[in-house]
Amino acid sequence: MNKEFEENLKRETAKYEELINRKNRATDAYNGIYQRYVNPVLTAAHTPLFWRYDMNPETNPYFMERLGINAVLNSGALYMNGKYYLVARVEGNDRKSFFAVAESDSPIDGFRFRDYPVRLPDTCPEETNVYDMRLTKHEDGWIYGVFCSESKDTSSSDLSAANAQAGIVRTRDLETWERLPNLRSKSPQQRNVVLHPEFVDGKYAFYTRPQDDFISTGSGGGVCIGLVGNIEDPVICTEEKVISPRRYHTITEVKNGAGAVPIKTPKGWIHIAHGVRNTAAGLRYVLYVFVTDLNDPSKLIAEPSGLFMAPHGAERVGDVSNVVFTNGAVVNENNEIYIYYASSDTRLHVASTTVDRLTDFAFNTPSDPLRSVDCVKQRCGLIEKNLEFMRSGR
Ligand code: BGC
Ligand code: BMA
Repeated sequence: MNKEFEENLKRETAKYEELINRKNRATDAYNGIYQRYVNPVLTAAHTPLFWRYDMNPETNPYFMERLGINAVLNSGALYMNGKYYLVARVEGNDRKSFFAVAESDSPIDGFRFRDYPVRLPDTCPEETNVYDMRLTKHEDGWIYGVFCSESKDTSSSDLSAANAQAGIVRTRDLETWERLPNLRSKSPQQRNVVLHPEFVDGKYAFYTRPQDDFISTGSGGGVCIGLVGNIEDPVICTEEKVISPRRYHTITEVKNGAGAVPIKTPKGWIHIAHGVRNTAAGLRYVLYVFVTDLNDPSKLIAEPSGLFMAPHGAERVGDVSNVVFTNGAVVNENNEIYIYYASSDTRLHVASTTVDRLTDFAFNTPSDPLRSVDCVKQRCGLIEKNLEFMRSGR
């Protein structure tokens, strides 16, 4: 009997159970729009010990991690039959990501990974890395997962040159996954592709983000929508129409991309997307909101100004600092919304709001006037109204 092994195993198991059973609570940060929570919902430490350690004292006398996990981040999300499901991006110490299902009865804590990660059908020999799955419960009855499939760009002499495509899988139970061909579009590369949950003109509708190369969107004008006739041969057969454009000197200047599957509300499809700008400290990722028409999801009907969420406090630091990113949000039967967002490519958090609040935010936040002088006018308008109202003593 190896005493050291036993002690380490016992202590780490207790720490793990304590972590999983830890209750979450709202922070005291207030903006009236959404609520942040004190604890992340998933971190590297939430992955089962038996994913990381060899549990046999004979082959692992020091109780040493054999296959460490570096981070748990960007997660697709689904609320189904009273349970909250996350399909997280899990990144090993080897920098390769994979997907794993974690589930809980609560939207804010108690997420536990299933015994095995998702074993994705291996259909692309050149595929090196996969990440950022969006889960769409489609009206055709399937649950689709659309993710980024990354391969080495062998046409370039740059060792880090890569090629990003949208991979597609479907499942009924988040257990068995059928892989479909990658999405094809006119754009040489695609990342941040999201499947719309309903048919549009009898076709599958994809939010895309055309890009000229791996990092830079180049001529790509922003988040687009394009239609696919046959999901088993997914080719975008319409023009990819820009629905949320990138703009100079805004939070979307360098790039933007669809995030969570849009939320259907009585007033429109609410999108929580990401916007990226460049800074001396590198790219800064924030979340923003826009709304499209219920009957015509290609029509932008509201675009509240600026960012919806930016990295705060400890969220600002991680493997890729200064990033918040979402690829999953759910609505439950009480019209509560839970937004799963990762900070700095390291851990996954939750923020909560409601359909009513998010709708109020989306439609009653003025849009960006795009110039400082006009932003001052916009703010003075609010101040003037407030001072008048406050002086009137009502
Ligand atoms: C990383 C992603 C990142 C992308 C673009 C990939 O290699 O895995 O996290 O979004 O590069 O920077
Ligand atoms: C991207 C995404 C994410 C990541 C972000 C910041 O382009 O696809 O995987 O969170 O960069 O590194």
